[in-house]
Amino acid sequence: MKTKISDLAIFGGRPLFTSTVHVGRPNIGDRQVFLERINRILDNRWFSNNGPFVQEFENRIAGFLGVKHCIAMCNGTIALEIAIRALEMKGEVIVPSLTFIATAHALQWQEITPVFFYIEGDSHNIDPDMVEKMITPRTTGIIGVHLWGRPCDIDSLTRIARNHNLRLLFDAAHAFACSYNGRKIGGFGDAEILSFHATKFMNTFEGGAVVTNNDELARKIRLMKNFGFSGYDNVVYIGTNGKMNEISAAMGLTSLDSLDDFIGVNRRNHERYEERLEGIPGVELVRYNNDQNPNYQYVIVKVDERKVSLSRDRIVEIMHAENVLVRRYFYPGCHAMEPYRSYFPHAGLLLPNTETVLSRVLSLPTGTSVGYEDIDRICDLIRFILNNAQKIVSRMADEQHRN
Ligand code: T4K
Repeated sequence: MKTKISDLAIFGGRPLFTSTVHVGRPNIGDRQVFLERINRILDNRWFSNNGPFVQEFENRIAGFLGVKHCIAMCNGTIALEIAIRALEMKGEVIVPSLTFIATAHALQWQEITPVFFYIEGDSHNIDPDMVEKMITPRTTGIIGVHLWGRPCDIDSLTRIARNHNLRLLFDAAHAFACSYNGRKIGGFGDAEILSFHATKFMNTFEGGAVVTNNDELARKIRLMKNFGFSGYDNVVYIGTNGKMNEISAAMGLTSLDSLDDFIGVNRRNHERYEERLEGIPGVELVRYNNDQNPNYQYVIVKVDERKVSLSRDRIVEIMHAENVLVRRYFYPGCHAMEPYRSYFPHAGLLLPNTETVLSRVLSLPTGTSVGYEDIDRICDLIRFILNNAQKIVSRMADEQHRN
């Protein structure tokens, strides 16, 4: 462990970890079972286009979430794009800026303007009153995001969408297996989308899905993800290629077999972080509500620069040098990335809470590849950095001056 600031890797010390520790290391279920499934795919010679594993995967997801339809896709972004198109969103759609860029891009890709809305205090989630104020005659829909797997205010958004006759889609990329007031996320709004990207706790290498209880919407989305084909030689709709392949579905089924284990590990890791970060001034863990069955896949801390005299970005720099690849999800916010920052250069002025959150959050490594020992070392490192913040800042300034 570090005992003096010259031990820090940014000042020439040996990095804390000899190999990099990542935020998004994939979870792997039972390797043997997965390999057996792969052998069956090879024996079947059925690799894509609604194969048996994809069908089984869709049925298991729909059953688990208690929704009528699950349409598996090649990734969460395509799931968003297809759902947006199938819902006939156009003009303007209200969406948070505090999300992964895919949420906004899926709209802009179809020349729909994302209108970024406020978040409430530092809740990281929407302020329903503000959503209502942003509705214009061009607004056709709202996309709510269950950031970090914490459900957004679904009741308020449902009420607003109903009152203003708007489409309502939820980006549930982070929220697989989580609940909202006793019901699994997945069946709310017109539809919800899921991501099973490698970095998600439940992965299919790359993958995603649209889940919905709307029969007509599901039928349309199924056509759209397969070029609009309805049987051989008959295209009835404009479509694209959004299909999930069999290997991804086999990985998904294997991940589902271990779902409880993955959530258990995430929960225990989260508790360990909570314990070990306790009492470090200026560092606060974003908590989950256990009543909503969180999947605990993100460990997010907020750093309050006013209390620690070291910026979040400096901390990231120091930790990266130690081979701890913490992330600043989702800095600097969609509104501050292209093309949105050129389209709406002053959007940040309207999103003060979003900007504050984005300047403070830090995502820490978790998942099955991260053990208690790693967590303890990471937390000790954070404690060391913050206890020595003043000295570190002075030395960094000296070194900068010398160079
Ligand atoms: N909506 C929301 C709210 C989302 O968060 C996302 C995706 C989407 C929609 C879209 O869903 P997809 O189309 O992706 O299915 C990652 C993921 O690529 C992205 O899926 C995810 N959200 C986002 C939160 O994180 P990056 O740019 O951070 O990825 P990258 O390559 O920097 O990887 C993160 C860390 O994980 C690195 O330290 C490396 C490590 N890693 C990554 C991969 C892929 C591994 O150790 N092994 C791996 O296989 O976006």
